[in-house]
Amino acid sequence: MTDLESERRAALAQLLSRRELIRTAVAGTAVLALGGGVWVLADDLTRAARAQTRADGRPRLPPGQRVIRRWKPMGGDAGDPSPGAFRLKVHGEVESPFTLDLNELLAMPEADLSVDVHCVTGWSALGIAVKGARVKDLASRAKPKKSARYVIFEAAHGFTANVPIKDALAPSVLVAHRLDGKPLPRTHGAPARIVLPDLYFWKSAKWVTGIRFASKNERGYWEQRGYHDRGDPWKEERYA
Ligand SMILES: Nc1nc2c(c(=O)[nH]1)N[C@H]1C(S)=C(S)[C@@H](COP(=O)(O)O)O[C@H]1N2
Ligand SMILES: [Mo]
Repeated sequence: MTDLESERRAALAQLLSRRELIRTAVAGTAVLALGGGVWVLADDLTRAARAQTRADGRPRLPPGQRVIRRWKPMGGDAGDPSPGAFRLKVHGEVESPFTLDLNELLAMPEADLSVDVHCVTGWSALGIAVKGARVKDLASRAKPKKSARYVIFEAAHGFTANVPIKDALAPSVLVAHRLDGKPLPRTHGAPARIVLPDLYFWKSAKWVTGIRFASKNERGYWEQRGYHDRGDPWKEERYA
């Protein structure tokens, strides 16, 4: 094996373990070496992901989705990214509402997850490293009342996203403050955002300011603009 080949293999192995691709699916993957960098074609990542199954038995890639190599910022009306200004209000139909500043959020038990996210526009980004507090742990502290059936994520400038309480309290749902080992970039919602990987990504409020428990459903920003009320990617619940 030449040095270049072994370098390519090492770089590929790194990329693949990061992307958690299985060996068999990768066997036929086209690899381009460009200017010393190694690129796996997005089409091949899509094909590889289609061959995979999640621990819960669902296919890794929901129908109608393509894999992109890098998670991209999708815009939105950015909030104040300064750590000192951050407040997260956990309130609504709960016994013990409270507000956290950023230090208090960072002091919460931390979950360190690798997640796949699925945008309704058709792209999926796989194996994203996110770190933060579980919404479930924040809820345990606030003690939702029996009447609480929905969670409304609140964000800067009045953005909201509604989800059934069961979806909000899944163990993979975070108030994330780190992405790929670094503080969350501003464009992705700094200093903290919701990451709810198993519904379409519009539910994952960036620049989050509140987690409000509600007895009744209240359609959020995108839900009022024609998007589906729940947004399950595996059922292709894209539009209302
Ligand atoms: N506050 C806020 N959060 C938001 C949005 C927004 O406009 N404002 N857009 C949503 C949509 S439509 C998507 S696809 C994701 C995009 O997240 P990203 O920019 O980190 O990729 O954020 C979601 N969260
Ligand atoms: Mo979106």
